[in-house]
Amino acid sequence: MIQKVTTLNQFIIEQQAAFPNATGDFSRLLHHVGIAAKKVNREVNKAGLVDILGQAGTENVQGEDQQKLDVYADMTFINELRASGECCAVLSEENQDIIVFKDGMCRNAKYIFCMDPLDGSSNIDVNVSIGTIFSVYRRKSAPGEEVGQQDFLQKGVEQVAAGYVIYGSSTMLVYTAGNGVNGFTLDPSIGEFCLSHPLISTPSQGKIYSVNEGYYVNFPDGVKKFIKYCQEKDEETKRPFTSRYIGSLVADVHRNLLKGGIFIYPQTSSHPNGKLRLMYECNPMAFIAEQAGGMATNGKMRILDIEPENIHQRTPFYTGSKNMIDKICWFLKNS
Ligand code: AHM
Ligand code: MG
Repeated sequence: MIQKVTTLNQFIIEQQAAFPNATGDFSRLLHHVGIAAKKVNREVNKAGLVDILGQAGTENVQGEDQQKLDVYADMTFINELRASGECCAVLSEENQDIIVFKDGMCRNAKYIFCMDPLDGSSNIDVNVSIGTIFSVYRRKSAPGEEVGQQDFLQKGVEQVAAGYVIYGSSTMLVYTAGNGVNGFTLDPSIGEFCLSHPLISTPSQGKIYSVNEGYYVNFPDGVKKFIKYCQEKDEETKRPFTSRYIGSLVADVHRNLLKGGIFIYPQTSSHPNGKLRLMYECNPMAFIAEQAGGMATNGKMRILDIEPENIHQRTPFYTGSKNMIDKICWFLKNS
């Protein structure tokens, strides 16, 4: 029996057809995101074979060592976005300033793009899952005008689309354009992302908690109490819960999205605002979480409602199943 396979490109075209006023601009942008993901995937897969591992000898804006694949992923996504002609500027974890495309079609393009081109980079040389995280907004300035940081300082609720690519045991691209979350698995034999996880819905009762417990003593009391709660025995709520932490945001969030759970990266004494970045790590993951029926908060408010002040700002981050987010918020409030 021949099974019908929907490729990412087909899916994009079908989605576009459902919106009679759609111009195709977003579809073209997403198409090029898919190409960049495939190119990065190719390099990630052969990372152990060629001398591409190791430090590139430069530091990124957060003062962390860059690895060569980070640089490759950054360059590849930037080049593909420019080639799409549908994006006028890019904010990347790897670059202090935004990158503005002044040439041709890009100058008048209506979209801006935020990304962490290669997240979880400490996992590259030990063969553990890594990912790309991205987010698409409409520019605030008029087409043709100068694009600046102000264009990027928008709340997460303004996102047009968000997604991630996980380079794991298989490679997947998961995205939302505000109409549910769909997951596509790369079939290496045909080089296409194929729809494998339509309309992902995250369980509202999760049982996995994901946190770096090495920093336990520095956690807020509410987080400590929540961890204790996860470890206690209780038949009704099926505790103890399971602890799983990879140290790659994409992989940890992806697993919890499918299975139900909570991802926690709170503020600590060394990172008073948390470690993760609002614009290109937390906002896209929050949009996806909500579109799949989950939640995302900084412990006090919804991530998507945070008014950004700085393009590289950090935030405490809690995301996942509704029951677990409600519970941790209760502990944070009452501790
Ligand atoms: P990176 O962007 O430099 O790779 O850092 C972000 C990563 C996330 O993927 C992950 O959730 C977190 O850092 C892990 O941090 P830690 O090692 O402190 O637990
Ligand atoms: Mg990152």
